[in-house]
Amino acid sequence: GTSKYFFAVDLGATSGRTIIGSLSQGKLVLEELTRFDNQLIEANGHYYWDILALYWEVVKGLRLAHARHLPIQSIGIDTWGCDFVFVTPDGQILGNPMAYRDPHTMGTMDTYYNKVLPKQVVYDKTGIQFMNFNSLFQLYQMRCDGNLALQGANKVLFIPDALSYLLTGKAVCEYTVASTSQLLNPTSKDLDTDLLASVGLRRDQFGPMTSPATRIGELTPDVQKLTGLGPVPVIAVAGHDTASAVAAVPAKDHRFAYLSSGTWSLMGIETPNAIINANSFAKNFTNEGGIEGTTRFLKNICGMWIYERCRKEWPEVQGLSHSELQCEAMQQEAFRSLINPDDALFANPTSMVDAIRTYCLRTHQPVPEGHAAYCRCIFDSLALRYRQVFTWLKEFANFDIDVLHIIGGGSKNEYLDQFTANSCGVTVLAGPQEGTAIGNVMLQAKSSGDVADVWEMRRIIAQSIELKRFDPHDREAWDAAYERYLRITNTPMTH
Ligand code: LFR
Repeated sequence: GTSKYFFAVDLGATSGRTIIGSLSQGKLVLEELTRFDNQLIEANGHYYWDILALYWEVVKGLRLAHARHLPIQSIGIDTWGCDFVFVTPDGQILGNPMAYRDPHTMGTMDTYYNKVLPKQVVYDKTGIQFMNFNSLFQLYQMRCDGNLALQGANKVLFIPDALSYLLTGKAVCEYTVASTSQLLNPTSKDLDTDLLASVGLRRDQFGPMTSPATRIGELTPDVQKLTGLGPVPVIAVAGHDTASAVAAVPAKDHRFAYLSSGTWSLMGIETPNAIINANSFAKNFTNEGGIEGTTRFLKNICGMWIYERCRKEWPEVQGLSHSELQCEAMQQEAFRSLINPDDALFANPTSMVDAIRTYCLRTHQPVPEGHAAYCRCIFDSLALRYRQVFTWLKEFANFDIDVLHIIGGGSKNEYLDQFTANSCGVTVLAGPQEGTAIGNVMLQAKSSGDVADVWEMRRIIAQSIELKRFDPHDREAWDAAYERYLRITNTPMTH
């Protein structure tokens, strides 16, 4: 039959892209239309995203699709989670959204538990991991600071919903991205009114709860004029990028774990229900909303963030490709210096290279010499941290995990794929790299009736791309390194 074309917008914290996905004869084909930078913008002592610049990139991508005469079936948007936009009563966007890396919420969680609701109560209600930047704490901090945009907000829209709003004029609250806010109760599957009240908000200040693969509306006449397109529908996909990525894991059955590898590394399993108990609380695992009623039980691990930030600091590597730089790292001595990638030192330091040096000095380890040694330290340490989280994950899974699927841009790093297999002692299947965009396209295909459910999506994805397999090797060396990793990362910091 003839192919249908789906337009996916996939925004990450460091870059965004617009992609056309088409489906014909059981195969998926992707074509990147545009790629652009996204970045934290520092102004007035805070970090922001430029929401209108992002919207404009979407418009540019749509114009290009129109110029190419691609008959677009629908549009879907996925982005990172937790951040949000305020809308005035007359429908205007109220300022730029603050970015989750802004340090204004450092320390906010403790204040919140002491003054508002205890930590345990918040976890029991939401099942969401404690991260200082969850929307709950961002909103609470803004309220404490007398933020006037918050006070003037008629509506609060999460980032994918805000962009869909700019395209359609319709304000929704998409389920998967709403779940990252720590305002949502996974049992009632709606925003929790006590938590909302705790930050001075009402339920009607958010859009109606909307499941993935639901039509939001169509391009406004203004956007039609801007792009040349007709009244193309905009679909709520899995608005949270990680939910789109998990939907795109090319697994055969439910006995899999995933590692969605990008700026963050999200490691977890897909479960029918939220897992909220003393152990998940202690280990700070999260229960984010997945598609078709599933739960994404996972943990955030610092991903390519440290590597990406270091890379920007080394003038001498600017001409090197990722694979060249990674290849250089492999010439270095293994396990020489180990860091805990999730240490607060690495959250948003002025210099990432300095932060690693500081960590090594504090833990009485040699400081890496040269960029390749730094990279080796980062990759070794990530693989060891993956093992720690994977070990915990096995405590929660009520099935044997047969395989670890690594998806996302980070899965391109085949050394790290192999290290992960070695470290975790599990078979790794790597790919697709464009997991989030593929999940986005597939949820649009579901909305248009071209695929029935997530398992059909996964079959099509598995048929359309080639997965790379990595079996575990060098187990003794990795066991020994893991012992050292645990000792080093448990060492109380001297300050
Ligand atoms: C990944 C991601 C993570 C979320 C973090 C901040 O892009 O969406 O899932 O924890 O960004 O929103």
